[in-house]
Amino acid sequence: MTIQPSWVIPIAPDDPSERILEKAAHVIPTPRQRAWQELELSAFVHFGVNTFTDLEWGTGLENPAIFNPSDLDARHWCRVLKEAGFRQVVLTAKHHDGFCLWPSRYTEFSVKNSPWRGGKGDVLRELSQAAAEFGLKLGIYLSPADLHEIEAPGGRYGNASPAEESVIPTPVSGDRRTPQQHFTFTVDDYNRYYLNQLYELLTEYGPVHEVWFDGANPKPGIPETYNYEDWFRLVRALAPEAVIFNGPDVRWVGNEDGFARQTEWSVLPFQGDPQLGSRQVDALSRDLGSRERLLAGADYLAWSPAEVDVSIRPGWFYHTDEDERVKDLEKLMEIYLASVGRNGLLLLNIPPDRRGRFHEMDGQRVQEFGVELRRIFQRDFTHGGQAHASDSLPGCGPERAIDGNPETFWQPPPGQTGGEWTLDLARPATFNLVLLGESLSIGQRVESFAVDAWQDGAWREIASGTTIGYKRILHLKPLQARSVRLRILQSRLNPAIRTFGLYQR
Ligand code: FUL
Repeated sequence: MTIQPSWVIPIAPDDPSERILEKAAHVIPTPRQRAWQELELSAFVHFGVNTFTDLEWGTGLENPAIFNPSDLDARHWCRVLKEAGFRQVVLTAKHHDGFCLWPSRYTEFSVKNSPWRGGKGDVLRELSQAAAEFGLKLGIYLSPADLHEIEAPGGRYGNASPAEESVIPTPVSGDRRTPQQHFTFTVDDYNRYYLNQLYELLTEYGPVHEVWFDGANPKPGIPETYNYEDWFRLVRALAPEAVIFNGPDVRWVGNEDGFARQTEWSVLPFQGDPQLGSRQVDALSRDLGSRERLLAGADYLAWSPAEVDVSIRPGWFYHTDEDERVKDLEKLMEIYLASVGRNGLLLLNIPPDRRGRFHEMDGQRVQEFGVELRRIFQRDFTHGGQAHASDSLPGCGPERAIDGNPETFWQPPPGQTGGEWTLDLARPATFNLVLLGESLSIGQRVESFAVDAWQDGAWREIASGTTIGYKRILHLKPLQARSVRLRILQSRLNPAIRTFGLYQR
């Protein structure tokens, strides 16, 4: 029986191992997951009361009057990000303290009770407008943990309220909205609050492309159940293009230091239908998707790519005493190669200072980073080369891996899980980066590969690796060659190589 490619494929109890591997080779991203992966660079913006208290995790009992940026300029953020090659910006609309950067109708703990812009300000509004102007996608972080709702009188978090049938959006006095859609959920006070906030964020600020459900909780002892299925249903209905982080679409890579695994699979095994609820992934595990993992008794396979979040500074929020500890270009490049270069998306945090602008140091580093990426990747030494392959499917010849077209690829015929692809360069070149990518419309199949260079009359292995996925970049010592060769050593099914590039950094 042929297998339909899909982002979720169930495993039958009697599926033999080969069948499970064949299914894994047919797991492909949804269009929204694919669009997200192709962003490659997304920026995180941590901003809020913590910026003014010098804390990383607030208390929830801050006086909203402390939020008073002197010169907030979201256009400046977006200009800097755009120039550096970022394609999306994700704002902490609400961090764990609970303070809202937009004037929510459902709480007093927000910008509306701050002196900033006379209480008429809306950081998310300014950012959404600037992002649209500069052609950046918008993401929102709405912390499920909410210290204000835990600590303040009348707080709704963990207040043991009963779950009641509730209409979202719940009308409030002075509400001038005429909602296009209503939803009914059976939820307690805090989940109702959270859903109403999601509704505001996803209906009043234009298209949202990522919703970031953070997993951390400064007060994990307070019992509150998050109704993830309801939250996800609302996101799907209101923002169909948005990927859900820490939910069905995108997973946390497992560290906040900026690196993905050497072997980073986007196809993972699951217990239970991963389309529902939060996905149970052991983010800290070294191995998430090897053959062994796939064959260890899962009942679903799903596309579950890694997002690598890391801050340009030691903290997520701005602190003056970290001005000298902004990551340098070398470190940023190392992070890029270990995230985007290992089949991940890089979510790099750049926190505005108390003015509401990026500190000069951060702005300069981000700019240098963009200049360096452009310098490296504008010059591909495979250009004009002649490609050959051991064997190819009709229409998927060897030249497809260097045609610059993301839709085409070199692919050996069915049944071939290995193969050789050779490139004679137009002229000898010196390079130290080898870039590989598989086709996302076929899936992630390569399990082992090696790269050789023709030197002194013989092939010499210069690099090897396990997974490729959307992008894999291998950093080598500089070498000169006029021919290179890719050997696919092991694959789950005939692989599809979308791109092969040689660069010099
Ligand atoms: C974590 C939070 O606890 C941190 O404060 C930060 O927002 C980071 C991105 O996620 O879970």
